[in-house]
Amino acid sequence: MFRWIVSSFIVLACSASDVRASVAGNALYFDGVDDLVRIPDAPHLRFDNQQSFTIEGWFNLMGAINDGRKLISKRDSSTTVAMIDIRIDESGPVLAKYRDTAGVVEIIGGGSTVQMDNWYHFAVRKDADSDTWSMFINGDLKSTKPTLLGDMTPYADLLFGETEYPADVNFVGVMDEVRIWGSARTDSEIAQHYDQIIGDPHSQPDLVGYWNFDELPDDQQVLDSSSFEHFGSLGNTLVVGVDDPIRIVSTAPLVPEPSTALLFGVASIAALRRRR
Ligand SMILES: [Ca+2]
Ligand SMILES: [Ca+2]
Ligand SMILES: [Ca+2]
Repeated sequence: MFRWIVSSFIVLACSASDVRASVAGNALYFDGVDDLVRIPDAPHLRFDNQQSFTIEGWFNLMGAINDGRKLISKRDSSTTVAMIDIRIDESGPVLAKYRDTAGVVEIIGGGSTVQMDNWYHFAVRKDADSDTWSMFINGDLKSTKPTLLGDMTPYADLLFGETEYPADVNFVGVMDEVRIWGSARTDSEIAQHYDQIIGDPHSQPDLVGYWNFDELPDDQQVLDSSSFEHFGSLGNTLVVGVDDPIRIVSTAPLVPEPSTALLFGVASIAALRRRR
């Protein structure tokens, strides 16, 4: 009896770690020098001032903080164009910076200093109804402020890991599970779902981009699992290059959605039994 209890416990413990690994899939490691993901510009990836949106993702910083480790950006090499730029600032926290076509800049910060070798989730929300920006870290609202921005429609490509602005410092570390919503996700939606993968992305009409980096390690394409299919490339092109991030097994602390967790658990236990 005792042996049965112990072996059952081991099976359950193993299945929990298997579930986590299988849920998070792969992630991308960026070298901090020149690695990036490029997603071509598209109408649903423009964020004008009439539009609500939420941008979220997971990262694990693996280098020292200095001037702005770039996480996600949409800007060109000019200092005057409209842009969105989400970064780890040299002062420590995650920041989001926005600039409208008139050159007005707004910055919103994410609270405490980012520590190396830790996974963080960020969510940046623009609510066009209340004209507010908000920043969430690990599902918690860290700051919210009114926005006075005018027209702001960045037409540049969407980049992960770097920006088009030469002076910017690239991201060094691992990124996973980047999502863009064409709506202002509520506080409770962000808090409830920040660490859950989306089991059925096509059932989410507001999900306009969903990059989980779960392709095969050598695949140059970066697939978008949303209905909008904003496919991108490792590096600037689909050719193998020094600017390609590397796909690795993700350790992001992601879990299944509650409705699918049981299925994942049953499938993992069944797989373990087959292996024994
Ligand atoms: Ca992943
Ligand atoms: Ca490439
Ligand atoms: Ca490189």
